[in-house]
Amino acid sequence: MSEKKESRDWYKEAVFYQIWVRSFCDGNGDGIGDLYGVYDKLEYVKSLGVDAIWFNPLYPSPNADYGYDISDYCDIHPDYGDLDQFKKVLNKAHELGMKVIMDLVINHTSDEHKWFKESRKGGDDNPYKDYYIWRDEPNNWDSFFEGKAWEFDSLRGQYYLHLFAKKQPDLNMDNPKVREEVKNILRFWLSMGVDGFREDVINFISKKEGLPNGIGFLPVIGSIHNFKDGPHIHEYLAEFRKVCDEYGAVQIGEGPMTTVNTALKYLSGDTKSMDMMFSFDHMTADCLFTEYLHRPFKLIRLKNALSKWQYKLAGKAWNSLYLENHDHPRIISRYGSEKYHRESGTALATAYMFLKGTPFIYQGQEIGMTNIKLSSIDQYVDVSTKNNYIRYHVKDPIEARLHRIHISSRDSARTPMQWDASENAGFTTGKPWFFVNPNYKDINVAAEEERPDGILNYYRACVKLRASSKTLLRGSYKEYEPGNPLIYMYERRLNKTSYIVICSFSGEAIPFILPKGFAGHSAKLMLTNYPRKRKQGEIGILPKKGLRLSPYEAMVIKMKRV
Ligand code: TEU
Ligand code: CA
Repeated sequence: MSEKKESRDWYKEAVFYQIWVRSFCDGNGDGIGDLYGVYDKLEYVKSLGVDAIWFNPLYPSPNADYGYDISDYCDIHPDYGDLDQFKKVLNKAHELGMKVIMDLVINHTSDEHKWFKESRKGGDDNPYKDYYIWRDEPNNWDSFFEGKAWEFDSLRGQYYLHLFAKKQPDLNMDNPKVREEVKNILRFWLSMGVDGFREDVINFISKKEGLPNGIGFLPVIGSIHNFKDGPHIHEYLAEFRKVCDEYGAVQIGEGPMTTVNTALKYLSGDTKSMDMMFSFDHMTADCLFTEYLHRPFKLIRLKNALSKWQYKLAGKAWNSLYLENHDHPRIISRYGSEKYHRESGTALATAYMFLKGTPFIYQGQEIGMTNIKLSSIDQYVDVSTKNNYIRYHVKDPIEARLHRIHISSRDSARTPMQWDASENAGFTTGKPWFFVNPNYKDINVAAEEERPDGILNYYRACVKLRASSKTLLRGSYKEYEPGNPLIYMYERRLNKTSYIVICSFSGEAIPFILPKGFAGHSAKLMLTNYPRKRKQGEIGILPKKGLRLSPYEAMVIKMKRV
């Protein structure tokens, strides 16, 4: 193993902060978040104790899917600044001791990318002719975002495939020239000094030969086996891995509908091409497949998903840990309680930050931002939100349809970051490009800075505690009481040292009898989200009678094990 390859291992001890720049901080007053704003807020990001930043796509884009429709891979969107400003951000992040990873979106481009504009022209000697997937007749696949997966192009006189929005034509990865383009993009950013990539829908880039029809009646799901983990996926990813190896760059693959077993192919053995995968299992504890198909939250589903990945990756691969990102509604509104805002926000942090793996914190999560409720569908901007509204449950009353949108929209993760209680939450001096959540007067960074027991400072404490302990970084994972519908309890253990994490997901006070092996033993309270009830740092005997847990009470205790 080369030295560079080993140096990539930094990610295992890191915590990442994810920035969706359009809504992070506006530096020039035009109402749109940008890299000037990011530059000014890097000290804040660093103050969380994090070690790395993941930027959602910063590239030029017509924004049909807010940056995931790229029209130029080697530049910065003028809304966000320019390459010089990006380099300033990159250098400052590095000076502050934070790595930077970029979003790599290579399943598709924008239809306004030069390659697609050229490809539309067709013609045998056109070098871009086969950059995309063109057919005379469409198959029966659905797209994720906008009806059928095929769109007729009148210029070329053929249909092109788009697994996502119409303005996101899928690249033809079977074309070696396209793969060369991808490698050039990797080199462009790596030679500038970025430290790795988060790779969008990476498990979709190789399609089954002949593009056979899908089966079944469920939209999208019935054709997914024709493009998920496709026939050449690991060959293509090996080519890209080679380039990343030259720079010791970290690769994190996003894999919708990834199962543990398929993820292991990306993460280990001969086919290893990714350092981590973003899985989705734990994001369906209150829905089926996607948040739009809501069902009541069940802690057991969440625990099952988390434990499955913890156990199955143990000793073989490394987990990524997240509860929020730009694709999901806010976690307190989903798995926690807006009523017990502080308590559930801190309990959720406790539940995932101490699992084995690398935690990601999404902007605003650390202050407990919640879902926004807009009064009409016209106020939403996300393509998938609008599509769900137009296509499904159309016969239901408007209120019911809007309710589905309130609880599922990706736009809830994309409202401006709430910095302080001033106008527009301190996000911009201009007119914000999107609605600010009206709760910003109470939920904002400045207010949280003043609350020693608040969510923000609790996140800082979690990051610090995790970094301070080899056991929490490297120790094994074991779940206790998997059948308990209200409490999540697990142990991280290395040699004789154990950390026990206990989180109540109940809005009522509840009793909890500790499992055998814990009651009667001496333990130290390392972290509590009820600091007025319990004393952090205190050593005591774990009571045989059990504990009385307050609503959403969470704690981390440390003990010796024999
Ligand atoms: O997400 C992939 C993905 O599966 C989700 O878009 C999911 O289908 C959606 O959230 C359901 O509402 C990635 C990006 O993270 C996302 O922002 C992009 O829109 C998508 O790919 C297409 O590039
Ligand atoms: Ca701006």
